[in-house]
This record gives sequence, structure tokens and C-alpha cells, in this order.
Amino acid sequence: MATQGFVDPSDIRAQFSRVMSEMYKTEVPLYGDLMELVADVNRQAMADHPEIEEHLRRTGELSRLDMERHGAIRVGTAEELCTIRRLFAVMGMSPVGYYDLTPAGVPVHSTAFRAVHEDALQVSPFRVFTSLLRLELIDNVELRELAAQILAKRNIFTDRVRELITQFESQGGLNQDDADEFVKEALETFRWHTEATVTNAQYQQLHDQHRLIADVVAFKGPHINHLTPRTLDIDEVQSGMLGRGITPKAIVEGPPRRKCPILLRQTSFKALQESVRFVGEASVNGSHTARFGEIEQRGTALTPKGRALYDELLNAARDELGEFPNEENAVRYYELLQKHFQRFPDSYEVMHDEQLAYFRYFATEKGVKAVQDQDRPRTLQALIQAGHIEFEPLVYEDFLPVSAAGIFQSNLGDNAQAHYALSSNQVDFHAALGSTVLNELDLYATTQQRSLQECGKALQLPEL
Ligand code: OOG
Ligand code: NI
Repeated sequence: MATQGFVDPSDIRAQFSRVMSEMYKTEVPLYGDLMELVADVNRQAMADHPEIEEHLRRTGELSRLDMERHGAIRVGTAEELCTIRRLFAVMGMSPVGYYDLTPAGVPVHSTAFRAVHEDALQVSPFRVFTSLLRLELIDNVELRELAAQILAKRNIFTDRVRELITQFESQGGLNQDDADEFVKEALETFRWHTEATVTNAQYQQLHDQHRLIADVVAFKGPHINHLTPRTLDIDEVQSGMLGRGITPKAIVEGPPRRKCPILLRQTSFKALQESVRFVGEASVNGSHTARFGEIEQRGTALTPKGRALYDELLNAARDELGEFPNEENAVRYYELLQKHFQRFPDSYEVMHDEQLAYFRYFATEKGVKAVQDQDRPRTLQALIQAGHIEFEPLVYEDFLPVSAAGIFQSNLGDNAQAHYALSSNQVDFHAALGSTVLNELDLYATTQQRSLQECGKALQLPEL
């Protein structure tokens, strides 16, 4: 929808996602290999299961699959988070959901920036998991102050991108030239910088407190730390990685393998050691592991009832395991997941009838042909039974806190499990963000409702 010559924010997002992917491919060549592996696996999955392709075609996901990816950044201050929110708004992305990672020993809280309307998601489903460091959790007062001082001095945005954000806000949009410039300037914030903002000794101090703290505080900007393609078969990618010399983390996070995938399954691998030049040193002589690779498989979004069941079963499996899932207990962990998740119906019909998941409804040709028929069914249930309405599961667009914690930990190393007395503080997060986050469940419910209204129009049943 271009008004007054403004570019549709979804098109800016699609363009940004493309250039980000290009930049990351040159920064982390392994990402390019992974993209090829995922494309191969996806092709094979559709060849082996034509019904998967048919389903993706119907929901429109087929055309977005190849460009689908999410990234992640970690920022250090409220000002950075607030400006990031305004920057993503230019691309039609809003903060959705609140994730508190402190219970898992990671001193951040997070949200995901993404498009919210199904039509916008269709143009580009690009999302960025964005974490804010919680400096108040550093117990060493001197170190906390040092970190705060270093962060206060840095500016992670170019002057021009700040101007363009303000222009977008005052005019309500950007024309093509400004949008092109915006994409180029915005990309700078996410780039890797070899020069650190601290000395080697300061880096070690920050690192000893928590590797994540060093990653946020010691560098010029919030380098994009991974970019994740979407696969249709994560188990296949997990084994394919080994074949290509990539070692994935020990377990796939999320629900077990199922016929009807739910929520999100993820795995990651350590990508590379970056060379670093610390302040006061003449040459590049340090290193830092910042970036990693990750793959995800997305399934159906769950209703509050379905989500409660998911959380219950995941916790039951983890409780019975009695320790963090790791390489040694991976086989047993998968068995426990399979065992507990038997209670989660593995059929879209049952998930629909028990209201465990969100769906999109489509009026069928048969239904449209029957509009003049006096005796035709009129309730949703009856219309479905008569084949006048069909439904497809709605894809989960968000993240999972337990999985995200596992991803953080596997890439930060084993010493990353600190214990914090303070937990979740969504009020502080909103204050830093300068806005509240949207509730993802409301978004799915609204999309489902809209699809029902469309059916109502097509079938001339406004009461639907
Ligand atoms: C983010 C880790 C979480 C995911 O997909 O759950 C994540 C980070 O390491 O910054 O990316
Ligand atoms: Ni991720």
C-alpha cells in the first residue's frame, strides 16, 4: 500500500532482510553452506511428501520459505533499545512478546521484532530476536559502572539513519530513494567491527563476569549474531550438518518430532572465532566468539490451552530427566519427550476440535456454489463437516523462552549458567523500549478471526 509515493514498509523489510543475508554470508561463510543444505533438505522434503508442498502452497508459505529467516542482536542500553524499536518500525516491524532469560542464567530480557499482519508476513516474515542486557544483575559494582560508562559513550547508529527514522515518523513514510538509503545506513548497526571499545584487560574482566556481557559491552555495535533459515525437516538438517563437517549442539530444542509440527524446533552450532583488536594494541591479536549458526523448523501456533499443555509436557520431560539436556543424556531426553508428548494430539482435526491450535479458514468451491441452497449448513462446525470450509494451521511466528535459553547457553559456553536473584521485570523492559510489547496470542486469534470473516463474505454468511 503506497501512499504519497511512500514505499510499503514490508518492501523495505524484504530488501533489508536480503542485504542483511548478503552481508552475513560474507562475514560468516558457513552461513552460505547452511543455506544450501537447508534448500536441499526442503526440496527433498517436498518431493517425499507432496502433501507438505500442497499445504504450504495453500497457506502461501511456499513463496516465503526461501526468504524466511530470523536474526538476533543484543543491545546494552535503554536508548539503544528504544532507537532500535523506531528503526524496525520503519520496516513495519513491531515488538511482539516478552522473554525473560534470567531464570536460565542469561542476564537479558528480550522481545522479537516482526510484522504482525498475515499479509505483511507474507511479503517478508523477517524477525529479529532482540535482547537488552540487564546491567543491574552485575554484582561487582565497579564492573557495573565500567560497563555503563563504556556503553554510554558508544553510538550504534549512523547520524543519517537517525535522521531518516525521524523523517519517517514525521512524514509517515519514506520515498524510494530515502528507503534505499535507510536500508544501507541501518545495515551499519548490525555489522561486525574488529575494533573493540575496551582494552584486553577490560575485556577479560567483562568476560569473566559473563561472556554475554563482554559480547555486548566490548564492541562498537550489536553485531547480528546469527541468521536462521527455516527448514521443513530439522532432523534431516541436524544429521546433514555432521556430513558437512558442522557440529550442531547436542539436542534439538522444542517439541519432539511429530506428524503435525507445533511451535518451533531449533538447533544451532558454533560458527567462528572473530579476530579482535583491543584498545591500545597495534595489531589484531585477540579473539571473541560472537556469531553462530542456527536452523529452525516452524509448526502450528498454539492457543493458550495448547501452550499450557506444551509447557506442562516439556517440563514433565525435563523434570524426569533431572538435569539439563546434554550430549550424554540426549537419547534419553528424546525418549522422554516422545513419551510425555503422546498426550498432545498429533492430528490437525483433533487440535482444531479441542482448540489447542490456531487455524486459518478457507471457503471451498463447493461452499461458494452452495450459497443459494436453502438447506445449506450455517455453523462453522457443520460447514467444515460438509466441506464448505477447510482449515489450515497457522504458522508460529515467535520464539520459545526455554529454547532461546538453550541456544544462548550452547553458544556462550558452559560457564554461562549464572544464578540471579532478580527475575523478570517487564515494566522496566517497556520503559526502556518506550512502548509495550504486543501479545502474540492476540495476533494469532485476530488472524484466525479475519479468515473466518473472509469465509463469511465468500459464503454470504455474515454471522460467521
Ligand atoms: C538469541 C538467542 C535466542 C532463538 O532463536 O531462540 C534465539 C541470542 O543469542 O542473542 O536466537
Ligand atoms: Ni535464533
